[in-house]
Amino acid sequence: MYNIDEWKHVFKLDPAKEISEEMIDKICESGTDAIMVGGTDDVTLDGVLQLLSRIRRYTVPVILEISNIESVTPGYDYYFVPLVLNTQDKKWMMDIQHQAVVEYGDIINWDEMFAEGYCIMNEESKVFQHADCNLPTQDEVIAYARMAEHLFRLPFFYLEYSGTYGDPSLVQSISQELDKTKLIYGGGIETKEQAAKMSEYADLIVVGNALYDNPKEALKTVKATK
Ligand code: 1GP
Repeated sequence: MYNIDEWKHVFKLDPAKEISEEMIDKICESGTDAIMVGGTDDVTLDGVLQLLSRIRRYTVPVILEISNIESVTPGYDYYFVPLVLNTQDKKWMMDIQHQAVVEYGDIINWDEMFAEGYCIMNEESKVFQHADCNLPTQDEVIAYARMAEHLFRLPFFYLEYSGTYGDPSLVQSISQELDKTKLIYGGGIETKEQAAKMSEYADLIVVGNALYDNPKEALKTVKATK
């Protein structure tokens, strides 16, 4: 349907946050490769459906990054399923996904479904605490990346710094480990310079919070990746 392998830039919208119609228009017409809908707290079916209907008026592809089973709905182009590699609780890596497949396995269109091996690096972030993560050392992150590529053969490895800008040299080291598995970087990108830097190493960058905090600068990150 779309050539995901060529995507460089994604905007992430949080269904629990308010956003104006004018901003939706600018985001959807920005030239970004896709809009991802996802969040940690208060993600509801209503919020996920409302955002979908607002984005659907545009041609940009739209991805639901699944936060919980209750808020999954048909109508998105793709469904990205986080598997948290550095969680201390197997539930976030395996069990909630397993439960979803037990319930809905017969009706899932697997061609729309992509697993993301998440490595969450910001201890202060909601998602780090929510998914009961352990902060890995650099060597341990590299090992997760190698497992994503060689053992699990995941389509995506997501280095998640949600809310803070990460270490470009670590992103570079991980990118050297990955061949078939695509590297997604997200976290703290607020300027086009930051976007360009992470984009040198990551296959795909994700810009989230800046859309709400400094939308004018956030919109400029698209061109920095092209
Ligand atoms: C969050 O990786 C994304 O899941 C983007 O992070 O919100 O910090 O841009 P920011």
